[in-house]
Amino acid sequence: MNTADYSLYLVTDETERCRYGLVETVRRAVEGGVTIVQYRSEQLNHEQQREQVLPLQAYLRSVGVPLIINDNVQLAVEIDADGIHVGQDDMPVPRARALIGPHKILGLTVTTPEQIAAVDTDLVDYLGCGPVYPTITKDDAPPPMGVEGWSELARMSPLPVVAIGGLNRERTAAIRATGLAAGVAVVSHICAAENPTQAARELL
Ligand code: TZP
Repeated sequence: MNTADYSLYLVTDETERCRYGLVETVRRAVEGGVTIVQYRSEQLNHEQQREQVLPLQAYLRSVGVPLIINDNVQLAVEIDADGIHVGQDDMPVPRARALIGPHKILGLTVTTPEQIAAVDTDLVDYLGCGPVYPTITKDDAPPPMGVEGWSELARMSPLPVVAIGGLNRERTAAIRATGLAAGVAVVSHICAAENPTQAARELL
């Protein structure tokens, strides 16, 4: 199993929704304590994603923060990213693991007990679970599960679980108070913040 510090997990928004552009927003957030970054774009094609992620990767390497690529396994392989995150409808886990190799981080989104029961712990390193609260960031997100619903799923998990969806300072505190979260993942709270450093810091 590959491990990482998931405690403050920044998932990037489309550049136009990153207040200071992609790299500068991430840089400010890392100053505030972000421990791992996932590059996520639903709008750009492969080449555009590649062009955008390379400077981000160069920066993250310089500060020793792992870079995870959302969904686009091919891109993760091409740029030798630190890992990949896939959803239930993305590339199947066995294939994603085969492509990235045994030493990269592989995260999987889960939203039901059945999905957790089906997780292959030899292939997956961590689970992303949410949305906990309503989110404006993911158009096709399922209904929010609330802290109670999230906790029930997290208790069933054989792997570290990261909470996601509508998290801000108070809600993150509620998630951390359960003692069940390996980390919290946020998009808009940090990417849209006037002060991404402070926005990150208040989630620790
Ligand atoms: N998966 C479930 S909710 C979500 C993703 C990618 C988006 C979370 O974004 P925000 O802005 O932190 O609610």
